[in-house]
Amino acid sequence: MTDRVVVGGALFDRGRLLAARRSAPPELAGGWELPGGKVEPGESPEQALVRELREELGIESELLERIPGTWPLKPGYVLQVWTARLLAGEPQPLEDHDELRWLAPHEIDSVDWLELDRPAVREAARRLAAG
Ligand code: 9L3
Ligand code: MG
Repeated sequence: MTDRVVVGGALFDRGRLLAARRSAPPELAGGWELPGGKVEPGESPEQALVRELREELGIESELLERIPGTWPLKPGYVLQVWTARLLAGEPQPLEDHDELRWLAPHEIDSVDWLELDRPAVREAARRLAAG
């Protein structure tokens, strides 16, 4: 069976990366992640990510590039990540998060990222720092 894809967005704006603190489920609550969610049937991963960022944060975004890699989540699910640029709106924790923080490159390690997101966050931070 093919794994279900979960998409995450490394959202950039003015040289900073957006980190989002999960409020659910209990085993992930309090951990910081790249916002996103499951690709729905009939959607491309890119469409799903733009939709998830709109639903979770209330913003419009433009995807920039895929960060190479596919990371196993819970059984049956894998994570894929894109960098993205904020086009419109100011992110709000509308769904599944209780706090958002914009991090400059030197602040990337100041939040407790979910273990699973760390490799992608590291790559995103490298791209951010490179401008
Ligand atoms: N997940 C992990 N890291 C991420 C995202 C967006 C999601 N950056 C995990 C948490 C859940 C599953 O993937 O177990 C589905 O995510 P969501 O639909 O609850 O956001
Ligand atoms: Mg989500």
